[in-house]
Amino acid sequence: MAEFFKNIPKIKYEGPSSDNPLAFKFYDPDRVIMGKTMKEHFKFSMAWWHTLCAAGTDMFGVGTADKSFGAEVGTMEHAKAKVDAGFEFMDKLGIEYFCFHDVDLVPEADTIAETNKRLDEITDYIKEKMDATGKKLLWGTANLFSNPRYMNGAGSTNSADVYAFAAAQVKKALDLTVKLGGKGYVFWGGREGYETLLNTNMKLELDNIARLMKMAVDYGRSIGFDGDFYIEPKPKEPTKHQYDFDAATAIGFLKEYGLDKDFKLNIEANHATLAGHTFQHELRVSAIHGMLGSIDANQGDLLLGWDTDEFPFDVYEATMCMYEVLKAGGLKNGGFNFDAKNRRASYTPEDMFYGFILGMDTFALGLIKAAALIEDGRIDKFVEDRYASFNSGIGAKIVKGETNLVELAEYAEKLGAPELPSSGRQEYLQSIINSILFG
Ligand code: XLS
Ligand code: NI
Ligand code: NI
Repeated sequence: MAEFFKNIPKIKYEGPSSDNPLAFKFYDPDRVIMGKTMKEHFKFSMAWWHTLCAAGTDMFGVGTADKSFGAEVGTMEHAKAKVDAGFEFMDKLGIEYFCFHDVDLVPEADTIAETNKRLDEITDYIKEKMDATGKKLLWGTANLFSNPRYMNGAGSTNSADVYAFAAAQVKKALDLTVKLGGKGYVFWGGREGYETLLNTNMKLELDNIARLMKMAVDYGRSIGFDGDFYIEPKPKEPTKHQYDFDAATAIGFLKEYGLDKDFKLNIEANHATLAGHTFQHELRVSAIHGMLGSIDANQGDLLLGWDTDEFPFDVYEATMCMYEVLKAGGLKNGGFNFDAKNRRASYTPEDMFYGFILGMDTFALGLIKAAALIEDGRIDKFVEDRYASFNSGIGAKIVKGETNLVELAEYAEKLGAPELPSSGRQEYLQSIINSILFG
């Protein structure tokens, strides 16, 4: 079989002092951190769409990268070449997982029956490769946003026929996820949102989205899907107002419609910042509700108002992310999917590797530093002490739900006035982070 990345060797760990651009400086798969190897901590995943499909097109220009892999784009031959290239790419990087949308795998045909035939064929081929290499599917999903029929969304569309078509795609994508042994199925909102309320029945749209998810759960469970369904929140883009705005909104939605037992969240860093939150905030909100499912590992640009999906390089962010993940006891069925793409001007095959090396090293550093933060203990201790007033006396009564407004009012009257709460010491804590990161 043709080798697609001819000049690229298997990427190895060479340590921080290596200046080999095609080596890991921090990601050492066998290094043990807090009882698990790095490889066990991270189920790193390749996003089929960015890695094998996206060629750098933007609103003002065509692609800059050649992702034909020696075949004519838009053919089944090309679809197969992408599989070959993808498996070679994962192998060379030591990545064990991948994620896909249905139409990332094959060119969409005129009818769903024909598209499904193509999907069957390509997934037979993918399955062969998976069996031969041990690579695994992290999660599958259906693209319910690119085709013009989804201009008004899928679950949120005004057309019942389009809704039915979307349901057919979800059904097939679930079949494929099960066929390939995936433990996750993602609903990213796509165009589930609106531009103006002047033409929108918000209640019907939300109810219908929930109905689609409920049908997906029923069908998925009926064919043996025992993994997690995920909502991937995002506040805007492509629609002005996306319904799954952020983690808290998505959790409220899932609880409102009784979907919270089957769904968790897939948190993407760039979507968090678009929502005006830190990545860590979104992870914490998910974790405290027991809904931290999986992670789309990327990074946005705070000076830009859209989803730039960059490879993560911010070690501070990655550290706080891994702090949340470690505190939550790790991701169960989920992993770290690089929903990330090279900048348009980084268009060569080497750049594809540099992107992943950067992302994997950044997260490895994040893990090392987050473990150091936890082992150092000062931050955790500080937070614990900060709330110590709830451990005894009136505080303990509040926490146990053993008091009421009358008793608290009497207590307050006796007090006259409380002392100021203890100092938040933010600057002191931030300096601890710096000494852990750079000390
Ligand atoms: C787009 C989303 C998308 C999902 C999968 O912004 O991040 O790529 O991860 O549909
Ligand atoms: Ni994503
Ligand atoms: Ni994104």
